[in-house]
Amino acid sequence: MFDAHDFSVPEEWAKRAHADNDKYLEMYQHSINDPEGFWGEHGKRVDWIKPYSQVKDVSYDAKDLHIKWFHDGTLNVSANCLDRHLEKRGDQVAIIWEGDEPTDDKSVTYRELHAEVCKFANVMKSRGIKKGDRVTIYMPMIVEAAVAMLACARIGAVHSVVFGGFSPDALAGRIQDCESNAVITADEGVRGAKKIPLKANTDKALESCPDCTTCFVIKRTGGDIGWVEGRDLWYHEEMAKASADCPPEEMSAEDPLFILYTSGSTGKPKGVLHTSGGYLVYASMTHQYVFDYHDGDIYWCTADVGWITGHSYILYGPLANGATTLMFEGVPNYPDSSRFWQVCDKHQVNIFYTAPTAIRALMREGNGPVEKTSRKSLRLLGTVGEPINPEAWMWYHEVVGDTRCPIVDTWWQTETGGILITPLPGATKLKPGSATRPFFGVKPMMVDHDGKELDGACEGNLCIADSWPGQMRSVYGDHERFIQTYFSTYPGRYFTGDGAKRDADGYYWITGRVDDVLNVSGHRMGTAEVESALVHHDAVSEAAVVGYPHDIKGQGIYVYVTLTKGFEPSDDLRKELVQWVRKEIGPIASPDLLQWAPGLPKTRSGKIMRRILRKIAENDYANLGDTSTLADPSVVDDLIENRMNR
Ligand code: 6R9
Repeated sequence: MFDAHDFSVPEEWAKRAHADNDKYLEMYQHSINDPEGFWGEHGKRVDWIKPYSQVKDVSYDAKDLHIKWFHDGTLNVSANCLDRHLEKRGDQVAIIWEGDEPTDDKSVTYRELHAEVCKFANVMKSRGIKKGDRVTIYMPMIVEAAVAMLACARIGAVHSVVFGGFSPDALAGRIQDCESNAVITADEGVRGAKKIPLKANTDKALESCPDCTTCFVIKRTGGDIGWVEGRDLWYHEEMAKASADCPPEEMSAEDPLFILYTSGSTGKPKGVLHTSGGYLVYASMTHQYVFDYHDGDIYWCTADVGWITGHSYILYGPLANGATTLMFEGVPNYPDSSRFWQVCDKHQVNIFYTAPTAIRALMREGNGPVEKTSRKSLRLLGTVGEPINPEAWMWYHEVVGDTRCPIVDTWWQTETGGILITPLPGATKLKPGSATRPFFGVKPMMVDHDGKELDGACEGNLCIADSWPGQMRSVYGDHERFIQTYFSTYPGRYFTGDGAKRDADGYYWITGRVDDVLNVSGHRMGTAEVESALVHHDAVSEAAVVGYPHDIKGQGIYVYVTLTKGFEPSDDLRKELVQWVRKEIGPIASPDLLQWAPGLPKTRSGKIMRRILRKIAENDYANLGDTSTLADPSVVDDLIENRMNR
């Protein structure tokens, strides 16, 4: 419906862009026809200690599955993000930090950040932390989170950042899974004037992690906290004693850089493992081209460092490119819903990257809060995390961007390390709601249910036919699960878990997950995780969780609960169960709607028929499809009768 619009950029804008359409097509063809040659050339954007002679060594064959890029080269990621910039831009601001309160901000130059990272690297070394050790980071959005990540990279320790909104149990599970022996946290976080008890949560988590013997604590609020002598150390006290001289560790391109836990359709979260060389090449190249980044730009990605977007596009990509990256501690609606745009004006932000859920929430507040700000500095807007509906896209374009700024709708995943499908601003004709075309080196493939490749305009499941340098290498500690999850549904291809449409222009329109993964406000969550949290509660004998369309969050969480004998439904119990899930997983997993289900629709072999539960949750029960395989069709009538979403 918006196809008739012309969203092309002004001529001046296009002239400066890194690529026009011809250049995109030429580079894309090169990257697909000759990946070795293409990446052999672009791999040089990173400083190598020992240059690579091998570029790509990949097999997607389940029997011999391996993914290696630049594997005989050596480098250090922190040196690429810091040391190599010192000569030319040591006094340039690396990180602008904007605190929760609008009066609270600071800037850190590359030289200052380098010194801080070297010191903290030495602090970690003095506690015996070394190359290959796993370090868990559970922090608010403060500069020290970046310091901690880069310091790990400097000494070759593998960081696992756990989002500060996760519960003590979720934190403990992640510390145990990767056998971290150190954790870095803060006394408290602050978001929207609310305190988050990070140290108290860590204390609780560590009760079940006896091997985690070091806890560094950054003083953010000065609030009261518990203290375990011998285990807990104040960051500022240790830093005061540390030397700022710490040579970077020489790492192989395929040495692990970080683990990041993410939800899948089954079982507990997986530790997605990313390595050093290919990841950095890919993160920095996509950051430059997708955001049309130029020297001197002020760049702001509103994600949290606890997610992959924060890793690749707050930290590693921008810093590898010598950019000024903004880190925001707060939330979009504090002190009021004008905050994002006020921050843009205050720091003269040129490139702004956020999530559709934030755009939809702000759109609901009307144009007033946007229009009272200037936003003249903005040149480019981006979105990530979930499909953006064309209405929200248009509002973003017209109201936020004054119709002047192209929008890059970037599709990618924790697993992909960097952006895979996206417009290149100035080169790609935009269509609201479409992530458009593949980035260099990315070969999307549409398949039907049976894995048959689909041609031309079509709708199906999205696979990627060949590797790119930023791809995850394994599931930490469980390579078999890696192969099973991503390479067994459609043998020989990476299966994304997403459905998509491809139009006649070859543009991709991501329609969302086709597996049991929910996307709530851009946060990924397995229905299985929420179900397993619920059945932990004594009152719950069985639970089934599905998503339903939600105006702001994209998807809401709809829960069906069958009670254990002896428990009766009540509003108090409903509240208790919602609280229970928040406690077990974290506030992002709060059920939106909870229905008491005397029985769940099951096949005769005992499988829950989620298709039916989804339909009821969507309030679309007239059209349940084939219910002939149900063991007891009468349970469905009860569920429809008592549905929560009318
Ligand atoms: C980067 C990130 C990945 C899932 C992915 C897809 C959804 C992300 C999207 C998008 C439509 C976009 N997704 N970007 N859907 N359009 N531009 O979000 O990683 O948290 O692992 O989530 O998010 O469903 O499979 P992650």
